[in-house]
Amino acid sequence: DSSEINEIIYYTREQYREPNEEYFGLIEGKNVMVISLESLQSFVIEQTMNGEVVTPFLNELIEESIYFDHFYHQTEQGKTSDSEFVVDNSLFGRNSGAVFFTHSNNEYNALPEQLGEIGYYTSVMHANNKSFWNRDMMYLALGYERFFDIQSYDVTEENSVGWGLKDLDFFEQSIDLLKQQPEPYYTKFITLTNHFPFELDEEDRLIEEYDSYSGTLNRYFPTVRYMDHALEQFFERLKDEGMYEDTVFIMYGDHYGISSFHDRSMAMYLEKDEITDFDTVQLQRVPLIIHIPGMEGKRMDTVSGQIDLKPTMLHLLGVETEDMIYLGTDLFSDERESFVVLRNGSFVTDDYLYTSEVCYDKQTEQETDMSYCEPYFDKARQDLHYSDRVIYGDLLRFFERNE
Ligand code: GP9
Ligand code: MN
Repeated sequence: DSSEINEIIYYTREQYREPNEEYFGLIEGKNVMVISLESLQSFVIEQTMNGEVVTPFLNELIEESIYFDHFYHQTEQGKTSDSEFVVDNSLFGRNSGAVFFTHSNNEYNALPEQLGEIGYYTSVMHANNKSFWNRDMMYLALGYERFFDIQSYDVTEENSVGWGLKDLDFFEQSIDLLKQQPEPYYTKFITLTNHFPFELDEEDRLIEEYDSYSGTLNRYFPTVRYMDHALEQFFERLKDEGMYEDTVFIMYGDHYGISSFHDRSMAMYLEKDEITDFDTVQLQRVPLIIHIPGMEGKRMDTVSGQIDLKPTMLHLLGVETEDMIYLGTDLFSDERESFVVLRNGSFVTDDYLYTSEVCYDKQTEQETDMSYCEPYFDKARQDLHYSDRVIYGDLLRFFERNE
């Protein structure tokens, strides 16, 4: 009811951080391509495996982009769909199950809807069945105008592997779909090849597999390398077609690819004795790359997560968000405090990391006094709690922005 929404409005107003003037409106009117990088974790970025560079293209791109190296995914069982939900709403998904299935009838004020209001054409490109993960329903609720699903693509046995259309062909075929869209557009691409169990055709294997007990981890490196290659080709095509200059790229890993089940092999790759609870949280880092053609590269070490993308994008596009309900903070705001809470309640700040009821000093990676983590307990709990209340109570029904 209205008293509940008022409490949430009050909380989110308190969390609001003024946008940075230098970045506010910086990409106004430009096309925006959001690229969801399947299962891509930060531990392979700027790294080698048996002497081979795992992500050569992304490493180069990072040099000419704003790169966030302390950025975390905030998903749970809803996997890709959770990441989509978090990014578009700046709210959390569920702690179990998938909000895409359970709350697609809710009222939202999602990013696509808000971009539609300022004249953007909004779409998703993903070569899978439209009802998979209930995407067709949820996309309506989020306000997407168009979902280019498997029927928009030419999918054959030849150009498929594992879960479906290979990334290279997916991007290639998406070029023509992009051309059909009115500008400016906001289009999300959901890649697929780097998906568990990381199958790849021999001809697409650009680097060898790793050699450990975990076949999953072993296969992960060549499929990551393949995705990197597919992205490189996509960028080349966009440049050839003159579609690159006026586009801004927001690229992020959707969730982890290697679960704790493979800790022993992961420890071997990372040259550690074991994977501790501390390491497990740090392994939830995924790359965030904001690429604005013509802009100089910059590294940002602010601790952040997928929930921060919506206000960041809106402010970059010149849209004020002070009267909106969301739980992230603009990554460029000078007032932003370094912080991320994962969906399971673990959280990370510049200096401390809290997980499984232990407070760690990030410098030493050892347990430290709980009093260092305590100041963040309330925020961590409340962010999750208020998000759940909005979703379970469908509270945005009662909310009108005062534009
Ligand atoms: C498939 C895509 C990937 O459509 O959602 O699956 P996920 O990563 O969520 O298992
Ligand atoms: Mn995924």
